Amino acid sequence: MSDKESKNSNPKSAAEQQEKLGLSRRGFLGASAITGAAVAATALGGTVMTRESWAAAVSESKTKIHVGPGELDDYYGFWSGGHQGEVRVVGVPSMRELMRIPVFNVDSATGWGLTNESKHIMGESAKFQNGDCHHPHISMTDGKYDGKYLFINDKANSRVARIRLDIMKCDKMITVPNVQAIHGLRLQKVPYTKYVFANAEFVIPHPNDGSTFDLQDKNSYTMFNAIDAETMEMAFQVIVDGNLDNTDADYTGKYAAATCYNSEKAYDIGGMMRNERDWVVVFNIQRIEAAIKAGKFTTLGDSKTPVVDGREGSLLTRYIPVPKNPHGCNTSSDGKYFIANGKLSPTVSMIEIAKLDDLFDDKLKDPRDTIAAEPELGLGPLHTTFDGRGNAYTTLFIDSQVVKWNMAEAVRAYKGEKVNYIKQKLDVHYNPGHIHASLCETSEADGKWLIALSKFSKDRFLPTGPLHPENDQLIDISGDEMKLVHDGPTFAEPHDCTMARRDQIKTRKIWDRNDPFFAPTVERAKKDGINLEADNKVIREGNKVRVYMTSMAPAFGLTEFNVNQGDEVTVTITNIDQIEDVSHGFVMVNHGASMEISPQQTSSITFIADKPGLHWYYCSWFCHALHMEMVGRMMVKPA
Ligand code: K7E
Ligand code: CUA
Ligand code: CA
Repeated sequence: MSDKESKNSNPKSAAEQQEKLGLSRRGFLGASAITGAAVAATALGGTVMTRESWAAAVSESKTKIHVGPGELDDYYGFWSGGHQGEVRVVGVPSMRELMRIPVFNVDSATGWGLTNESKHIMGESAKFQNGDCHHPHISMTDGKYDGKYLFINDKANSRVARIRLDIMKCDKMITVPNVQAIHGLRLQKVPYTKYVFANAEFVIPHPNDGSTFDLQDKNSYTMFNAIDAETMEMAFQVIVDGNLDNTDADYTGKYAAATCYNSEKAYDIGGMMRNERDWVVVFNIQRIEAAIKAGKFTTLGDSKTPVVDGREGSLLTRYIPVPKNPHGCNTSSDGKYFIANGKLSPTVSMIEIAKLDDLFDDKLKDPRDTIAAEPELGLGPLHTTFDGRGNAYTTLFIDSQVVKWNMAEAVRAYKGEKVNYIKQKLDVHYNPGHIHASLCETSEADGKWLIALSKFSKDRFLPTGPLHPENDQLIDISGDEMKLVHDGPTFAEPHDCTMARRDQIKTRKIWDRNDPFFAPTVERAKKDGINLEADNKVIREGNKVRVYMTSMAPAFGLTEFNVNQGDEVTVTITNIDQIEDVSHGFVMVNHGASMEISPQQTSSITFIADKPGLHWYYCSWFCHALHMEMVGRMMVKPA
């Protein structure tokens, strides 16, 4: 369904590339893209900016995105790192990358995936070195960000992780049992984020022991999952018909909804497109909680998680048919609608949340009676966001556009009134997926900035070989017209991002010595009789050697230690520097060991001293004029 072939080219020389970046591309923008937009917009009765008004708008908006040297951004942006597995912190509107938070990946700078602390957090799943994150979301209280946590899914290994925003580190991770591919993830908004809702995308047989591979079997299904946001343990699972794609929760705390594109339970593309309509499944959270409380649940395999059956006929769910292979599921920031984005249909379906009580009480017989409108927007609608002023913004993947439309007018048009609910179509570059307006998934949507996460960058940047970056574009939506103001190249498909006002995120300057992040290591040291802030000691237990030392710029507490070949060595370092920003690192050369130790942090890493001789270790974060001299030696006696 991509039109990338037609717009793409294959530059062979620098000169050709120059030309491409210059006149020829302008020609392309001026002619084909805008003509395309005009055709689509005319058909739908929308407006298109001329090249002149576009240029004027851009120069006006540019002053707004300029964040000068030393100045701070207004928003924290949290970007998923896609199949790269991390979360990135980006300042908006400057689009400067502030930090990376390793989550489902291995990171050699911080030692995430290498240190004992990170492995403890990752648990069993530390054996996986890959992840695929899509949906970062910040915890809420009363429908507003509380700045406590950020949650993110891992589609590749069916996990959900939590990031503590005070330290910007992952502190919990769970593998969701008995499902495959956690994709859609959203949080309960009201009264607070008690649950993390996570969709398992793929239908599998239960038990998945090879006794059947038939997806049509009644024991082949997938599940909607709720995780307790505080303990990060499973709360419940709901068996559904079809599959599950994206999800969102409402502003009453009663309902969550999810899109299904494979109602056919097919295993190939043709099969998954067979039905003209798939559906949105709505979950009644209170009824599910009541059923579990009443003991009306089962469990699967070794898992203790309560499982309830939410398939057709259940009191716990309702299935609302919508056209065709819907993708994004977005609750409007006014709390009125769940919006399902049609993908293979040029429409989005607006489900009126106020009618769901009647649907669950069987006062509405036809689930389609909950549809408030089904506006036609353009080709390939994937995700929708909101400005808090009654407008919605939807990505059109195939048209490579963002369409701004008015929700109330779409409802009036659906009732037969002649109103043009399409306000503007803006070209983006190219083929956008997610879209996110500042604070749009809270009740405080402020209509200032919009990010369109475009899947293809094509000719927008200097060429980087066959693999191109994606292009996350910043759009000013504070005025009547959307204005594209910045291209932001990103690596490995972020899919989605989220933004919070900078006052909503409060971070620590240095670590608290009592932080639970490294508490297991502190416990271990206590058993060894070690005072981490003062002692520099080697403890031997058979062939297990624990080396404890401090670090203070520019020296490690131990500049040498002795072990025997074959020993399992655990180096634990406590950074006793009190000064903000003076992080140290520890790298044992030729041993694959590397980690961060920030002020007042304790970090530890375990490796095998498998080679006899002298082995240097050094500090890897530049911490002092004598940083290069911050070294030590491990002496390994041959076996
Ligand atoms: Cu890529 Cu939200 Cu995983 Cu849509 S999802 S684009
Ligand atoms: Cu310590 Cu560099
Ligand atoms: Ca389908």
